[in-house]
Amino acid sequence: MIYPQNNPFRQFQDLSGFWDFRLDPADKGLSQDWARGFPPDRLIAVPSSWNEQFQDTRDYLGAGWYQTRFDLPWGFKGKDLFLRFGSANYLAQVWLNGVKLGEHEGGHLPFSLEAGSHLKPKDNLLVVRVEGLLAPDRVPPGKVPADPKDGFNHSFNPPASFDFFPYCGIHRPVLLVATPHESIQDVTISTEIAGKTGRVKVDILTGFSDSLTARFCLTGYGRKVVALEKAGPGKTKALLQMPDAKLWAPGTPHLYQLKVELMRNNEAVDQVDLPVGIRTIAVKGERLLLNGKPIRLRGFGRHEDFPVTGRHLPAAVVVKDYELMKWVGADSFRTSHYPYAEEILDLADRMGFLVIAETPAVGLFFHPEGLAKRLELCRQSTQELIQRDKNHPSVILWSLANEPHSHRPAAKGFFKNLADLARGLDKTRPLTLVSYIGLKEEAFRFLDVVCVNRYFGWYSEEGDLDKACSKLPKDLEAIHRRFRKPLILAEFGADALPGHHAEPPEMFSEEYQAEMIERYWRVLARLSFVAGAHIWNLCDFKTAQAPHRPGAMNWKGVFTRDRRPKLAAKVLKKLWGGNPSRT
Ligand code: BDP
Repeated sequence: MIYPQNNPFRQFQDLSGFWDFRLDPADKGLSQDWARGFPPDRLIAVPSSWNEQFQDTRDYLGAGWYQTRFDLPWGFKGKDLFLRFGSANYLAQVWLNGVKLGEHEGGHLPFSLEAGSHLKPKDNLLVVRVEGLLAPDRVPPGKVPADPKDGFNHSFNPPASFDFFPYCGIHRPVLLVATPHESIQDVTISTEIAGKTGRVKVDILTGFSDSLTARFCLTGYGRKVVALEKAGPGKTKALLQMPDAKLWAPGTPHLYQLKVELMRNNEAVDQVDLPVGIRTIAVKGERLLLNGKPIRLRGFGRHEDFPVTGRHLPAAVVVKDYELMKWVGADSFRTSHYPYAEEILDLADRMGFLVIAETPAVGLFFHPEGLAKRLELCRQSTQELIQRDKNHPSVILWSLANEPHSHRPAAKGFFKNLADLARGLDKTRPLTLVSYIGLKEEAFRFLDVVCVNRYFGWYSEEGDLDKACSKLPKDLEAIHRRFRKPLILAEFGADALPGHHAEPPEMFSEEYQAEMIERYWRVLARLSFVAGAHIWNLCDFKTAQAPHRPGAMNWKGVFTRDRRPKLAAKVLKKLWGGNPSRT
């Protein structure tokens, strides 16, 4: 579904707010027909994670029931109507006025359910059951059977097999969406540069049987290019050639406005507006090229994580995070370890950040138990992610997974399957996955960019930055010799407890984190095949409880969880030439 918009033909209403809520630890809601309405025991804020809002729900991952009532807004009648969830973790089932509309598995991607035939003008009852249990046949998997060969421990409580808190709930807005019956169902934009001309290719999809006219209009920077095409049913293509195109890039995030109108007898029946950044992204030999020029990313791995709201990032925090990244001089980030909210990507387009967009496939293991289902879920999320984010100029790379345990024989074929799927859906962006195995990661033979995570000086060479910094270039050079592709150091870093100091620096002190970052950076500067590096992490973030996570926190943030700088932030600002300019 095209991201909901308000214009003369399309409307949406945000249903976010205070909803009724009830925990269902005995899982009796389904058999007791709570789908038709249930006696609530509390109110909850939508969107947000339930784990942070109440004293008794921190570790609760079982079923939680939500309900709200709403009237059909003026002007929605007669339109095609949908309920669109930005995301709900992990499994959501939705009923409207007692009728099941559908369900969705997977925590970080939107889903839309057709609602029109079940909506009344007044007092509609929307009930949602969300359940976030951890299980080996889910993605990301949890409660993974222990195997020392996998090189990770299982001591987290709750039993996540990933290093962030398994927040549950309705995490992004719930929208009631109205679109016209004769509508544009999908828009796909891709851009090329030919000399000074920006070539903007637009594909639209229409579902009705008649042939109408589609009007494509691209405007910006004092220019306007228009194309008229016969439209539908099915796909319609247009090519818009923008002379003297202003290209999109960090620092100069030029955006044009595309308006697509569907016309019947010269009268518009639908309209979709989208920003367009004219840019190319390509891999050539060992280089990653943006608009034909080599780039070297500098930025962060991150999390959607904040006190009280959990996995929902309030708008003010989204702005603050961009401000902090600009302040230190970052130009990029990875949506580790799952797709981020669409609003975050909208801002990346506008503020000129480069994004590695990652699927929720973190902590993948390859024991036979549940493997076929995990592959199916990875295919689903890859497809949903590309469909959702394909038009963002900021997105330059798809990451198919983070740190899969892919040295196992059963992993053979798994990532080829996903890569073929991704390439079929988007031929314009390179593919990667983020590996801890590095040299032995067979998937790098057919992926375009090599991304590795390295924790020398932390999980090995503990407390010894001399050893770490002598191992780092040897390791990266060996990986590079094997694959001869652009290499991104997607994670490196050290935990630093805010306010903990040590001279000479030692682990967990602000000084040790700052020195590690500075010394890694100097090593990387000498390696010409390095196409970028991301520090782990922008901010401290919540994890499940474990002996190596004091206070159930990962302290590798360069900023604290409430966004205050540690020593490393100041060091980075100097290293990256922190840029206070705002867009
Ligand atoms: C990396 C993981 C990341 C962890 C990090 C750490 O990709 O999710 O948070 O280690 O341990 O291996 O800090």
